[in-house]
Amino acid sequence: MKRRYQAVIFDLDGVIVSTDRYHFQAWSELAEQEGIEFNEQINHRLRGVSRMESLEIILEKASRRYTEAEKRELAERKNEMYRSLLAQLTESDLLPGVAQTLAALRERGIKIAIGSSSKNAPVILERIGLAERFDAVADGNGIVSSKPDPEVFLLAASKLALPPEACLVVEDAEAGVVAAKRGGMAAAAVGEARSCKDADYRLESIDQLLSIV
Ligand code: B16
Ligand code: MG
Repeated sequence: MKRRYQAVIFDLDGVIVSTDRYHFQAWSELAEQEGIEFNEQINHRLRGVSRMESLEIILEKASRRYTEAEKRELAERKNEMYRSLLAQLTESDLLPGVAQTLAALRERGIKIAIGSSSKNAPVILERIGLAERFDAVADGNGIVSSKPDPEVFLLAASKLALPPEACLVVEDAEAGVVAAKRGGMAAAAVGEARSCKDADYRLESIDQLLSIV
């Protein structure tokens, strides 16, 4: 039987592991240090977008302009806080159903990959015990343009040696769903991304993937 999809490309933050709460904590701390308003609503816009683009969104509420050098320092400061929070990460931070779903996909001969905007993806995968688990990893270190640009997913597909239409992307961010569709892939949405009109599938839980592929 020819399967509809030959690979599933997983977003990392918010799909495989709940690092999104650490991003929120680190950005909140930075915003407080700088006296800039920051809340859940603003945080929603940071999902899936790069560190520097996230900073630009946060600075929309700043009462003064920041120089490029200052922006680089702010981004580094946030990343240091984020990295120290990542030190707490363990295999128990895998989101519910992830380990079983990855194993079941593997059993069916479906390739699995990561497509993440994060430059910290390698350290995160190491900490949660999944560093050797994927057939391909595409992350923020290998791309120029982050989601909603499709580059990271196209890179994952090319590392898998598969055409985009053979891949199903799983995303928790609207920017990621848009990126998948622009790249010619199907998109399954979890969490906040389920309200995105471009999603092909909306999952209540990650194991529902097994009834799609
Ligand atoms: P870093 P994903 C994204 O990861 C996060 O959702 C986003 O909030 C973050 O700004 C981006 O990675 C860059 O992360 O600062 O670690 O390079 O959802 O694409 O796995
Ligand atoms: Mg995400």
